[in-house]
Amino acid sequence: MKELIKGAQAVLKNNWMGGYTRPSALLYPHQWSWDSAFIAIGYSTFDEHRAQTELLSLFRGQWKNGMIPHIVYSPNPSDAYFPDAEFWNTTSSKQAPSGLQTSGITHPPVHATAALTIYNRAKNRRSALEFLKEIFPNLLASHRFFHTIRDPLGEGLAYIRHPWASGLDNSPTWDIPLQRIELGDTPGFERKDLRGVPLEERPRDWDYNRYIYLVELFKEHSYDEAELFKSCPFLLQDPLVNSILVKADSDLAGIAEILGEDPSEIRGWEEKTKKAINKKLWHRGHGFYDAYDLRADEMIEVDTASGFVPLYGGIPTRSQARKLYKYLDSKSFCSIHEKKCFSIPNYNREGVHFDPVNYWRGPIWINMNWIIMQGLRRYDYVDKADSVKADIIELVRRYGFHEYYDPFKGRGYGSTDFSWTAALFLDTVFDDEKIQ
Ligand code: 9WN
Repeated sequence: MKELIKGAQAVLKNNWMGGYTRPSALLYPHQWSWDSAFIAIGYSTFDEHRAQTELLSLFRGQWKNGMIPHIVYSPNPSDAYFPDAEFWNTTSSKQAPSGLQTSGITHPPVHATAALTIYNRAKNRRSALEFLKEIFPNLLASHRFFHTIRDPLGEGLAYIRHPWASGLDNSPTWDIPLQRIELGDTPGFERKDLRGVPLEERPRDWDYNRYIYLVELFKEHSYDEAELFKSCPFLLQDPLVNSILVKADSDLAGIAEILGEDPSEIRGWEEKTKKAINKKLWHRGHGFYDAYDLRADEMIEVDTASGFVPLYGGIPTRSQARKLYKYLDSKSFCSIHEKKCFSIPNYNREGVHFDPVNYWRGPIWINMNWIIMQGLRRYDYVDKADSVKADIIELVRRYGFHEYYDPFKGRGYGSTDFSWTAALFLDTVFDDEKIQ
């Protein structure tokens, strides 16, 4: 175990770019939003100063309306990633920050959870408190953005307007809304991801064409949120983003209490979103949480691991949790008793588009396992949580710190030395191992 821990720490150290940590050398040279939160949690196990720096550097890219962009671009020009900063042209928005370049969409808001974890683990209590004081107003603004600007009808659910904003880019859930897009004259572009990773592990050109179509639309409207709420063909309320927001609200309220600030507005957001998830995203007949397609005004009944994430936010009632558990621990998502299958594949194994090799369409992702594992503990499904934990450790031990893994063969795909795999591995073994 000691060697594995050293290996995980080395992955983070090697991906450190002087002010932030890249997700991986092979594919992702810039700073990604939810990656940074996971990475900061990993650093909190052995380098609290670096953990704080990681989060604070991300917030330098925060927009004036509170949005944390999903990518903050490195100031060093790099030819390694498409789309580059120029392609987004976010300077056309009055909301974009000056002095550095970012994308123009969000990512799941894990940051308050990361900030509280850093504080709780810190040995230097004074500097940890200073860190919380510094970051609190930015965290608050980012939550207010989701709860107000991204919820213009006051339903208690934040919308996303791009598949990349979900973090689960080519999840089969997005196939249906993306099919609605008529491409027209979208400009040509060159994907860079296929230089390092085979197409069978990555999204199709079909998806990329639609990703780029949406960015072109954002540029046309200078990233004006009110305009895009009216015109964007991809407008979704996702259980993953909203449940992560609920958990982060609860942690943000905890931060407010530590700082002697009034947490009541934040608690109000948390409660409202919890209720709304149960009201609008819970499919009664099916006993599962689905995304809601605001354009078609209907649920998207596609069963991905995102439907289990409400457990992490403490959202389901006991009886809802029982239904989720029964499904999670079945053949569809690999049960505890099945020896030939690691848990948790990101999509129902029996689903029509299931593919154990392709990105978010079947493989296991360590961040999803880590999130759902905590949800299982919250509802006292201890054996299953322990088995997910054992699989996280076993996958890393046998196959290394990959971006994602085959649920049957175990072997890893995408990038090697992937930062959040290393970071969340460190967090997973922290309490057992007393990492220094
Ligand atoms: C687009 C960095 C990011 C992750 C996402 C993952 C992938 C980017 C891409 O990599 O997305 O944002 O180019 O494929 O899907 O979750 O944050 O690791």
